[in-house]
Amino acid sequence: FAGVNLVSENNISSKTPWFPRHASDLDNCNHLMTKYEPELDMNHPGFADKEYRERRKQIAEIAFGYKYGDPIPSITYKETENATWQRVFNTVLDLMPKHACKEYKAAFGKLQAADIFVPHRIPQLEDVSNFLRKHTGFTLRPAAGLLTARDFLASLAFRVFQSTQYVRHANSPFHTPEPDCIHELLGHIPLLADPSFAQFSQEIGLASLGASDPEIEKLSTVYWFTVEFGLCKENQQLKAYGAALLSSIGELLHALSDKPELRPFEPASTSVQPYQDQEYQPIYYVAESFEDAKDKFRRWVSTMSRPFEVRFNPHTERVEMLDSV
Ligand code: TIH
Ligand code: FE2
Repeated sequence: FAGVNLVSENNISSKTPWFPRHASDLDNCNHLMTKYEPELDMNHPGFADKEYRERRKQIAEIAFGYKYGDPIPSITYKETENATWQRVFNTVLDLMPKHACKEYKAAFGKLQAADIFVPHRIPQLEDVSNFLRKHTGFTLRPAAGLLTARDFLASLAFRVFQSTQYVRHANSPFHTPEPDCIHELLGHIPLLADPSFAQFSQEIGLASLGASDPEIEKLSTVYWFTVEFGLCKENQQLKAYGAALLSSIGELLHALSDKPELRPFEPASTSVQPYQDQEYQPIYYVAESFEDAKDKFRRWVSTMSRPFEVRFNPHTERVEMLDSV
């Protein structure tokens, strides 16, 4: 290709942080954040519930033992866990027609048609992963809990989404400050089956590979205000596309009420907006569309400092590095 040279290993600066080069390297990208855990946080509804904490440990073991290429072990969910899913699922069914963006609704319909999204049982990650693979090439890996931003974003570069497998405590079905499989499934999965959105997600991931710590912080802030908490416009109306809104009825209604402040999505300013992750957000960012968000994101990423560009080769599942011109 004219003007594009593969970067040889020797030319990567020793200052560049390590990053995965092949999808199998994601076996090393599972560092956890210790935050809001049932074992550690008195405010967690599972803190005083020994059985819940045991269950969390059991399910975390699956993620710790998981290696690239393994099928994702299925979980026999308990009656109480399926009941929590059903409560959230039914409220999403109620609110989605009016408040979710059209891409979410379309993919949700496909997941129902494939018998993956049904009210009475929690979908298995392996089935969901196979579904996504067919639509956008995304696949899932089980994660034991909240990962560091660097590890989580890196996996997106390979179209891999690291997903928790445990269920929120039955006492807090409509909002929890930590990810759980109800959040991953009802929040993230439908849009990961949308080609334009999948592309956007992968581009955030690619931009993160080898980035400096301050750049990772900015990228994860953009991720936070788009993929997690994003609003968008549809025929002059405000719709939700953020996963943390679509999996939490409490926060969805808050976001669309007149309480929070709404600002236009602009990567340069959005990426430096401080946020907290324990309560509902006071500020949300509104995108014109996924295409517009992607355009803005690309222009902004090109101002970052990394001395090489990366591209993902889907045939080898490898990331190739190119001299930036
Ligand atoms: N607040 C979300 C929910 O209740 O479904 C879960 C989270 C998303 C992002 C961070 S925590
Ligand atoms: Fe999430």
